[in-house]
Amino acid sequence: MTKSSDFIPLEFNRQDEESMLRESLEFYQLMSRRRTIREFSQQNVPQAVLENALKAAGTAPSGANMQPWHFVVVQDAAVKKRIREAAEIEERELYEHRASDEWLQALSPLGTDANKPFLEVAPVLIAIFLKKFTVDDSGKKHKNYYTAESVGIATGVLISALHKSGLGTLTHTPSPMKFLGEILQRPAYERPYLLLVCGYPADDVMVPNIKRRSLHEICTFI
Ligand code: IYR
Repeated sequence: MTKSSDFIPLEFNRQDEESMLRESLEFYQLMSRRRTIREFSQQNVPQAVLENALKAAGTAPSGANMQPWHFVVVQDAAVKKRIREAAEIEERELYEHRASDEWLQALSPLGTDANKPFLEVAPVLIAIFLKKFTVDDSGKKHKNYYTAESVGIATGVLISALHKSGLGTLTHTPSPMKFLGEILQRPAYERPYLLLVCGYPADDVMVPNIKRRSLHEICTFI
């Protein structure tokens, strides 16, 4: 086999079937307890936990291993306030004008509206950017591939890692999100992808009584 780059042995832990079954079930049960929350405690979260979750996100597979993501972790109250104000302007526009009746109806079980207090209350906002290009040390631009797929996978890993670490999240997608790049001073080749709100859930937080589709609804075995 001809290989153009360095190869190293895979570190692979072969498990017996009993262990595979146990691990897969435990992971499913862990993930099934994840719920998006919209009310957060103001309590700060341990920095090392955030860093580990972000490192986990950075292990996600990506097109040509370009790792086309950038995470901005916002904990500064003044910056969070600016983000809230800008997001609420867009969200008012969405809820009052842009969203179709069908969209508003689909959202109604979630109880969302244009007010986004969690953007100031939660201790951490992680702004996730998708890099259309990577700029190397000499300033040369390299095109990235499958960026939406790659950043989506990394975001999923991040949400799972934060959940496993005992933190709650909210995937918030103010639309449009151009203001995020401006407030956080990101370069033009980075697109705001998602704003992940993170912290401990507020005491006695309630979540919508929604159900997940069963395996046979979401999956076909052939
Ligand atoms: N971005 C808005 C609207 C919204 C849209 C969807 I689709 C959701 O699942 C939830 C909310 C907001 O954050 O309120």
